[in-house]
Amino acid sequence: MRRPNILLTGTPGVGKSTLGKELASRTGLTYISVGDLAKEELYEGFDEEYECPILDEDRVIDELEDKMREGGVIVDYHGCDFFPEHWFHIVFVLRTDNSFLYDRLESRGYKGKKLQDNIQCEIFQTLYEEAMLSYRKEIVHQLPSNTPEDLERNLDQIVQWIEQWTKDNN
Ligand code: DAT
Repeated sequence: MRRPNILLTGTPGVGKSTLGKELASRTGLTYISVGDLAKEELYEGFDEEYECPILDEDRVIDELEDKMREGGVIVDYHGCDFFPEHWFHIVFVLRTDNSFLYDRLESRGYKGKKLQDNIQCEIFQTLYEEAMLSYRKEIVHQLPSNTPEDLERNLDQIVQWIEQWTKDNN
């Protein structure tokens, strides 16, 4: 059975992993956090300023290529311009209002420049623009991700989309 690949992207803290893990448990698709891959093994150094590992993008692509060809993968990452365009059938950019995002990042321990830069990233809709430049515009969708009600609505909509895609492609 063919199953779609989904990209969840957006600024850190917008709710990608919360949505991705719950989607995986509701649909049986496989959830992959590229940020976790970076932390665990696929890094090529450490960014002292932002206190995070630097992702080895080429190795991520090599590592995931076979799985993506099989289909049925939900990829979560706060970047999207280096993945092969053909990997994804749909791209969701999660969006969170500043007041919510600020609190989420602060309680994650972000402060100073790292906190400010991530808030700016959301204000300037950096990830939405990156997604629109990297994929066909018709497959890029923004999703509000402020409240638990937003999460539920997003889950329902994506589950429906997956069911429809699966019917249409098998
Ligand atoms: P990301 O994976 O984009 O970094 P996350 O899934 O870890 O974000 O979520 C960050 C925090 O926000 C976490 O404490 C869960 C919470 N959260 C996620 N989606 C939410 C929503 N729709 N409403 C309220 N809180 C949400």
